[in-house]
Amino acid sequence: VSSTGRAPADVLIDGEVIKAVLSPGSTLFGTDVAASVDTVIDATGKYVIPGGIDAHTHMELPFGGTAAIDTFETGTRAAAWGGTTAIIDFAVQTFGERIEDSLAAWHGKASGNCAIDYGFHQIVGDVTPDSLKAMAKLPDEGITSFKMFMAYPGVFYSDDAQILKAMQVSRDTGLMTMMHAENGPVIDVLAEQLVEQGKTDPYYHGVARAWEMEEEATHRAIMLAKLTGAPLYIVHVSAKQAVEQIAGARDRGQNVFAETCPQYLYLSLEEQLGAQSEQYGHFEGAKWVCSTPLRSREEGHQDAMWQSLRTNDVQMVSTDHCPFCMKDQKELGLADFRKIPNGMGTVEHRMDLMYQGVVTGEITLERWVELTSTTPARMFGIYGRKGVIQPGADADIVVYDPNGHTSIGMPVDENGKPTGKKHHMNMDHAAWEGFEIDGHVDTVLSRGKVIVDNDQYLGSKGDGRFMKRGLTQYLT
Ligand code: DUC
Ligand code: ZN
Ligand code: ZN
Repeated sequence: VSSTGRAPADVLIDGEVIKAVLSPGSTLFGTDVAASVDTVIDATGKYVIPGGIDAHTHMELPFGGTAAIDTFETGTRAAAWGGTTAIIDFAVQTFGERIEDSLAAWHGKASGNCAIDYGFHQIVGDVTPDSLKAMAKLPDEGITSFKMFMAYPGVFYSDDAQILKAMQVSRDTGLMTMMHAENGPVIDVLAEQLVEQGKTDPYYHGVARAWEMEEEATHRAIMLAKLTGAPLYIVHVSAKQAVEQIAGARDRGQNVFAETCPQYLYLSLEEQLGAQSEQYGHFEGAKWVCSTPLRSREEGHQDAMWQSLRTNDVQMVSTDHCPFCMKDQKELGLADFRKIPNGMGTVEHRMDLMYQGVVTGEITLERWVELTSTTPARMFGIYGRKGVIQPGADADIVVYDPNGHTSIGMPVDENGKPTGKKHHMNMDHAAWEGFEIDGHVDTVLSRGKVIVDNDQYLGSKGDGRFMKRGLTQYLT
């Protein structure tokens, strides 16, 4: 299955790369192909797709006095289990830090630890003349995109003047500007006022982060990009009004792109309000505290997000994988939702969750491949090597069984004891507990090596290499 069609085929792999895509029963130099190779993986009745590419993950991200609980080792292994064969994570420049040093630090965390290939975007957290110069040199390092935050004042936040300067570098270099588009200063005031009224439950995280402030920031980012001529990619879009802003800009011919995440397609603010457990009571909703937040189903955001994937107003799906345990991490916000570290762990489930959208008829099989692999590759400059099954491409391949089944979660026995992990991420809970998928990741190849086969992990730490990326292929 590719982003443009499906056909029965044999895929011939030599070492790390795809050699040929052949009609079934083809001969090679007069011999039957199947008879002349070392190994045959029988994918009869299953889909053979290019491995998933998750272009938005945060392994080991420092946040709110703690750090995302997946390391590059555990997070990329979990990704592999779920049929994702490449991630693009974020190197984080904090205030006062040099970009070069932050990038070196992130190479240090990832190098030799990853199960699958990985790249980096650069988070720019301190716009100085030195930073702007360093940004312009990032393409030489294989880093062709940077992210800024209109949210989180005092942490990752950049103001409009700083964003403008960075976007000018983006225009001049072709670096993609990625934007966390929420009006942080306003959100922080709303959050403070809610807490003063005693509204401290996780649910109020979503109340404070009103969709109006996502729409507003999305609009502002689009206008700044228009003014400067920078290409713009809005991360984790969750509000239907933000989609309208993006669609409008695209209709006017602007280079504006967007991703959404499975949580904004499947989960809602109402479900977060209703979340409850014996151990945590209403604080159970903390497992779904992420930013942008879950949106109201009554207001129609989830339907609008699925729709945006069909219309191509939103072009791809990433996870914003940023996992925290309930114990000792999410718990930091027991008395005040503002102290709950923001993020959910999804890197293992993205391919399955999006495949379920094929089963329910929200998207086509080809669109599934496009949203999760082909477009991420083109958007972030790795297409040809990744995101496609064709001669010369890396043999990053997933065999997906549409007749298989995947139960997501961490089920407990009749005594309430966990029966064993059902996922491979490091969190102590399953944010996707209870999701049932009518499909299953059977076999995963990373550059020709079988790393997952029939619920067995065969890879090893260090299989994954750093990917130097080219510029986005979406510029006009
Ligand atoms: N949103 C999250 O949910 N986590 C990390 C940072 C972000 O923007
Ligand atoms: Zn973000
Ligand atoms: Zn993020």
